[in-house]
Formats: sequence, C-alpha cells, structure tokens
Amino acid sequence: MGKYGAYGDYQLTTSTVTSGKQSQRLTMTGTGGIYQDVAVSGNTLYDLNGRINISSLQSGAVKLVVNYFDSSGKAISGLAVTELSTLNVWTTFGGTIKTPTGAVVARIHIHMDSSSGGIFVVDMVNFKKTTDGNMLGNGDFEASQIGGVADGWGKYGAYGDYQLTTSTVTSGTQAQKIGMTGIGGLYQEVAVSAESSYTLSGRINIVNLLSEKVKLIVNYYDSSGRMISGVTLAEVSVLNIWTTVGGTIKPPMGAVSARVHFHMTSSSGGTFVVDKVEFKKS
Ligand SMILES: [Ca+2]
Repeated sequence: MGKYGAYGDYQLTTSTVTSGKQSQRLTMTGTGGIYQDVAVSGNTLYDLNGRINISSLQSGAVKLVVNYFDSSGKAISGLAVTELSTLNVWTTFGGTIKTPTGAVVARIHIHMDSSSGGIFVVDMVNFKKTTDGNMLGNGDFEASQIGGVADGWGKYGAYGDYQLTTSTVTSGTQAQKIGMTGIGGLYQEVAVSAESSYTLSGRINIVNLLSEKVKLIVNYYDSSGRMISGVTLAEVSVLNIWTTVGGTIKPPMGAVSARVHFHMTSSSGGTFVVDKVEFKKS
C-alpha cells in the first residue's frame, strides 16, 4: 500500500500533494468528478497523464475518460484511458491518445464511477502533443520538488538526502540526486494493463557506494494494493559515469500498477543520481 517501504516523515499518506502546485481533492457521494475541455487537432497524438490518490472507495473505480467533440459541438466518440481503484497510493495514470478525425475539443474527465462515492485527490494533470510517449510524471526531473524529491516521485526506504541537482545531469537541466544512509531510493507507481508490453529505461550515475549495487526494480500490484511479483531489470555498481538501464516488461495477470524503483541495496548507503526515466507502451 501507500506506506510500503516508508516510515516517519517518509509517509506519502501524510500529504495529499505530489507536486508543489495545489491538488484537487474530491469527496463524492456517488458518481462524479471533474472535467476540462481542451482544444485539439483531429487525427493527432497527445500524451495525457496525471497522478491520483484514492483514500476512500467502496465500489467502482476512478476513471480517466476522454470524449471528443466536433466543431458543431456534437460528441464524436469517447475513450476510457485508465481506471483505478487501489487505495492510498499515488499512481500516475494515462497514456498516449489519438484524436479522431474532425475532433476540435477533447473533454478530459476524471471521475469516480461508484454508486457509493468516495474520496480522491488529483494532481499533476498534463495534456500535450506527444513528444516521447512517456507515461511517467516528471520522468526527466525537470519540474519542481517537495523536500528535495522531484514532483511525481516518492521516497523509499532509509533516511536519505534528496535534492535536484543541476551539476550531474544527462538530460535537460536537472536530475534527482539521492544520498542514502542505508537501503532505499526513489519510486513512482504507474497504472498499467496486464499482459501489455512496456519499455522502461533510465540513467544512473553513482557518486559513491560502499558496497552492493544500485538497482532498477519493477514491482507489480493488484487492485487491492497487494504485490504480485517483481523483476530486477538492472544492477549497477560502476562509479562516476552515466549508465543507461532498462528493458521490456510485461505486467502479469491481475496487475493494475507497476512501481518503478531506483534504489540501493547497501545497508552502508551511498549517493547516486537518476535522470531521464521513460516508461512507454511498446
Ligand atoms: Ca533531466
């Protein structure tokens, strides 16, 4: 659940914000939520994603739905992009969508589809013409931070010193630097479809490490927040060079989210930098 790997001040559940900007909290007594109309071009690819944290939901799901309208205001078609029901974890949802021919408006809905209602928080919603198809929020660490942790990412494990660095960077102008006194690092949870294929990549630069490795791990969770299985995609120990890590992953049956971890497994700690993390549908 949301407190996995966390203790004390590291509890993500003590906060309902995943970015420095305000988040939208919705307390529903039945089906409903929020929407926004965005002007679009027809037959064009867009990246749509955001982050969501559901704190209460007895039945149903929170859905991300896009409905398309033509220039006369008529509905053309609609698409359910993601649905989530896992409680108490920030999950990045969304994907790449292609607008139908003739569409001039996309109405983006984030709503709870539940007769009994519930409570959820939405943050970091982003809609842009596709540049890379990255499903992660702030995968390049170019946005802001909370307590040194890049927007969209969470702390994992032992006490650490987190900061955005501009001096050790391999993409853009910022990267995430993590100095740990023990096992731990950084993670982000992404909504996925079971049996679909995804490619995950990222870059690691280890400043110092007394023993063991920095690992890229993906753990899969079901809709009740239980971990199903995990895979270690990379183990890096080389110092002071950018190493690109990653691979193709296929979430197992029952998986609704993938938690991407960059962390060191050394109890003696160390310091490493992560940059340019991409999670894309294959
Ligand atoms: Ca960067």
